[in-house]
Amino acid sequence: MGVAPAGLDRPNSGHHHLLIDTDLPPLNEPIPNDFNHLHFGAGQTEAQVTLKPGPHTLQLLLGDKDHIPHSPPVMSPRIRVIASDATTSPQVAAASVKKRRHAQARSRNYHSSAAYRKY
Ligand SMILES: [Cu+2]
Repeated sequence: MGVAPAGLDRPNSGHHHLLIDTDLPPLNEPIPNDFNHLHFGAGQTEAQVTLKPGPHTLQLLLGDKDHIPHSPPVMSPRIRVIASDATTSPQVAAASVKKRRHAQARSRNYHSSAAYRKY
């Protein structure tokens, strides 16, 4: 699988969607576009997302040029993170999330260089 901007009809490619605090959407229709479903339609492979302090879930779901998941869907495991406020060390939290994400990505053979830096 490759990464391509939304709207670009390239075989075996798509763009990332970050699902925040939500279950998977229907896999046979366009992924919703709201705070819980962020589209990286320019083909971004990294993002910095600000979350309210507290526990959250994150999951990546690849979508095709029309924002529809592939069949079978290409997605990451759903991970749990705890966002801290600015008074705690974001670098420690970010390192923890990044390390876990990479471990899960390898286990599912999911190719993405997306990084979540600030929690
Ligand atoms: Cu999309």
